[in-house]
Amino acid sequence: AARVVTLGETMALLRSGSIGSLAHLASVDVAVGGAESNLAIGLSRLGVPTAWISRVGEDPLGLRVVREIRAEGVEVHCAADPSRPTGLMVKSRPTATSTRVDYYRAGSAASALSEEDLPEGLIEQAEVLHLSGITSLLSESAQSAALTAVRRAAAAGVTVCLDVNHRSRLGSRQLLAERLGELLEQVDLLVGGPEELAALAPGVPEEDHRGLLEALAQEGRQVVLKLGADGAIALADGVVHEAAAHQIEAVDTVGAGDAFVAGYLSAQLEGLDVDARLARANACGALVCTSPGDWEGAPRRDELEALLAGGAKDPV
Ligand code: KDG
Repeated sequence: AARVVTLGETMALLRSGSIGSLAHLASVDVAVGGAESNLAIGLSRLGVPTAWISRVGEDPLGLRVVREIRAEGVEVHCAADPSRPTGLMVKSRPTATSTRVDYYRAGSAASALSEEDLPEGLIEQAEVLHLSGITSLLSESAQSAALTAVRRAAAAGVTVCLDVNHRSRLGSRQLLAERLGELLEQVDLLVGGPEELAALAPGVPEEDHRGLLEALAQEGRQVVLKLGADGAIALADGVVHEAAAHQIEAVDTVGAGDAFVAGYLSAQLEGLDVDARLARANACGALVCTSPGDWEGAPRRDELEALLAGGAKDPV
């Protein structure tokens, strides 16, 4: 049975391999990406049985999304909607140093996620329910699916993990704060970047890292602040823990946050302490940045251990 359950949209990802505007480039690669399935794949690769709930269109890209995620060993619960398309994300590199992301996801199959998509008993028998703020901004029905999932988890004593993951193109900070405010009370593990945690902690400036952690602390809750290349800080049981990031040559930083949370959760499920959770989270976040794609570089155990032991990701 799945130890972690997550829900959210995964899009087909069209990505240009070469530098230049898509106004001129001749070809793109097809891949898939979605914050929650990135996390599910990260966990699965680390040996944690994980289920992912979503919807896709009844179209070839929907089949592609489902095939890729299932191929990574994730338990897939995904309806195919004949009346809506699979969402699309287009990633290009207009110049050598810039990345451009365009979404074609309004009205997508996954934006019609609702509580009817939550399989009976799946959340209740898990140990962790993971959500990201992306789902709350997809639509009102997706928000109500998130709320129902959280209520079911809380009623069954299942740990609730929330990665704020603000996507400004889906909604403002205010709307995010409003929607997440409806479920925040039940969150046991809250993760976000400085700007994201500041959106949930009115009056605390994003530079005041400890202030953010303290403002969002609550009995029994861990708050984790992701600082990218500067590592991470966590507040748990009134104690602040800090961990430095790994120095790596980043190729593609998209998906680093999802890999970070997968590392953190997997370590928590193994009963490791907060410092070891942060160390693994940072290692997973770093490794996913060393290859292109939102999740393809997520480490398996041996790769993780090699990095933590000071070795290279690929010893060949
Ligand atoms: O965290 C990475 C995700 O942002 C990416 O895979 C696509 O889910 C996605 C989104 O909504 O941007």
